[in-house]
Amino acid sequence: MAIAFITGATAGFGKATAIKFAQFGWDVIITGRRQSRLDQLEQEIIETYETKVFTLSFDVRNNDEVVAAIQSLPHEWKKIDVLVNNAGLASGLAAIQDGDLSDWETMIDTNVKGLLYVTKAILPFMTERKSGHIINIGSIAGKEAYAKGNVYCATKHAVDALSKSMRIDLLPFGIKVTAINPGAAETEFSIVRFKGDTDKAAQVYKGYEPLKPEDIAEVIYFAASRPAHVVLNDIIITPLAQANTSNFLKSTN
Ligand code: NDP
Ligand code: 8X3
Repeated sequence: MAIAFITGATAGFGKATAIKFAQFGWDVIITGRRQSRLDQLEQEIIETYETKVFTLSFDVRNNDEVVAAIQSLPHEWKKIDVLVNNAGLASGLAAIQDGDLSDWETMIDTNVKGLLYVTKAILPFMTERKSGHIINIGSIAGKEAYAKGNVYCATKHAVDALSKSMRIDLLPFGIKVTAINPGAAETEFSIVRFKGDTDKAAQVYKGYEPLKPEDIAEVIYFAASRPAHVVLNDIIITPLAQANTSNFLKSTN
C-alpha cells in the first residue's frame, strides 16, 4: 500500500489532504504539533476508510524533534511514497520598517528551515529506493510580492527556489518534485497570521468566494496520482476572484 507523509495535518490543507489520500486507499502519516487534533483526525479516518494512520507530533522548527520523530517510524512506515511539505504560516502583516523580529524568525524557521529539516530526514528513504515524490506547498506569494508581505513572501520565494533546485538534484533518483502555489484559501491561516483575531481574519475572505482546503487537497492528490512518467512541476491555484497577489474582485455587500 502507498504511504503519504503530510506535515501540518492538524488543520487546513494538510488535514483535507490526509482525508483525500485516505479516501483513495493510501495509508497516511499525519503530523503537526497538536497531538489531540492528530488523534481526532486518526479516529475520523479509520472510522471512515479502510486505511492505516500513524500520528507523529513534532515541531518542524526543531531538527532534533524532526529527526527523532521520523526515525521512530516502524520499518514498514518508512517506505514513504509521497511527502507533502505543507506545515507553514504567516505571522503578522507589517511594512518592512515596522516588522517584528520574532514574527520574521517564526516564518523563516517554519516555512524554510522546517521544510528543509523534514525533507532531509525523509529523503534517505526515497533515494535508497530510487523512488518518491515531494510536494511542496508554496504560495502565490512565492511568485510575486505584495504590500506588507515581505518576509512571508520571501519564505515562499525560498520554497519556490528549493522546489526547482530539488528537482535538479533528485533527477538521478527518479524522485518527483511538485510545487503547489495557492492563492487565498480560507483555513486557520489568517487567524494565525492575525494572532487569534477572528474578525480581522474573516475580513480577508469577505466579498468573494475563497478557495477551500478540499480544493487544494484535490490538486495535491491529482499531482500524486499521475502515471510514473508524468510530473506536474509547478501549479498556481487561485479563487476565481483573484488575479494575482493583490488584484481581487470583491463585492461590497
Ligand atoms: P492552517 O493554519 O490551517 O494550517 C497550518 C498547519 O501547519 C497546521 O496543521 C499547523 O499545525 C502546521 N504548523 C504550523 N507551524 C508548525 C510547526 N512549527 N511545526 C509543525 N507544524 C506546524 O493553514 P493552511 O492550511 O492554510 O496552510 C498550509 C500551508 O499552505 C502553509 O505552508 C501556508 O503558508 C500555505 N498557504 C496557505 C494559503 C492560504 O491562503 N490559506 C495560500 C497559500 C499557501 P500545528 O499548529 O498543530 O503544529
Ligand atoms: C497565503 C496567500 O496571498 O495571503 O500564502 O500570501 S497570501
